[in-house]
Amino acid sequence: MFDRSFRAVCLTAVPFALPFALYSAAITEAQAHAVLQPKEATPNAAYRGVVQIMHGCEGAPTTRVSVTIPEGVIGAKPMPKPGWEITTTKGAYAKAYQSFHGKVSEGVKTITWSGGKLPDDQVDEFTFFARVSDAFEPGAAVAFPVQQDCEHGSIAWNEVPVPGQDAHALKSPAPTIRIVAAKVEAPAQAATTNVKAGDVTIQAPWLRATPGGAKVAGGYVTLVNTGAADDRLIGASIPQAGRGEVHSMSIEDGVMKMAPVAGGVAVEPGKTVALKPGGLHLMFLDLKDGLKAGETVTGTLTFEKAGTITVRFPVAPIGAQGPGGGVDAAAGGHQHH
Ligand SMILES: [Cu+2]
Repeated sequence: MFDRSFRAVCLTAVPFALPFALYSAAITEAQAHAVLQPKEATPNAAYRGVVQIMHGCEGAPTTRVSVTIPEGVIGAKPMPKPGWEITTTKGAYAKAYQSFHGKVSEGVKTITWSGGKLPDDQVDEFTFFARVSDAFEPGAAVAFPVQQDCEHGSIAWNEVPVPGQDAHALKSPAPTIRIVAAKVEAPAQAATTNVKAGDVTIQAPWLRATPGGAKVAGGYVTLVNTGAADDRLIGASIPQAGRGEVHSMSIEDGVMKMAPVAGGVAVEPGKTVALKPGGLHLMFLDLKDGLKAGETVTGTLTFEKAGTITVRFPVAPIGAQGPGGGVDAAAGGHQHH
């Protein structure tokens, strides 16, 4: 049996040098199973899944590949594949999920490629795009069962390990990916985003992630003038927004109000001006795209004298009170817009 012979190769490799053993193990897994690449995905983010068919059914060529999209993975769409016909089944999700354009409660549940002929001694890839919702916690394993049909016979790659069981012990494991947390820039990295604009140092710029469908985003930065000449922050931009403004926030008659600051914000010599949640801030309007925690956005700040300066803004989670996170649900930022 194919499976068994490769396990034997793996075992004989173990006494050799460690890198060689690891290399052999990787080959074994890739050749023995239907595989889904990449093996990691982030919650609340796009996922481009590639089902790799590594062999036929006991030597018979593969004629049909069907992948089941698990609950919590939304908006799945197959990529066309020359020589193969695509069909999908759609249905209701167990609940509504937040996507870019509001809530979605139904979508593609299975994707099937059929009509092609993949010989046993060749490999091929079947691609789909989807979105991993925020229903998964980092560390979760998410199985995408695959049904492989051949001219003779079929293989159901649908086994899921029970807790404590090694997936390698399964005869036909379902392709499985692991959910990992979005990478949020460490404070040490954020510090390196400090930039000089004439006499003004631009410190710790950051943006706040936006909920799906939001049209505005808040941005924050600290400006320190260590020189002799004053300057004014008069504008800002990010590629995702139609325009950027410098705003003030105030409470009038118990109502939170904000407005563009006429003429921008002065940064006088020896002074530090902090744009932060609840006070002066950058406001990005006409958002074309949401801002996702963990990503870094390259934008600009425009000063009256120093001109337009390129700035890298790390994006902190929704509701964050600072670049490192620190979520405070009570201070909702721009939700009154
Ligand atoms: Cu504002």
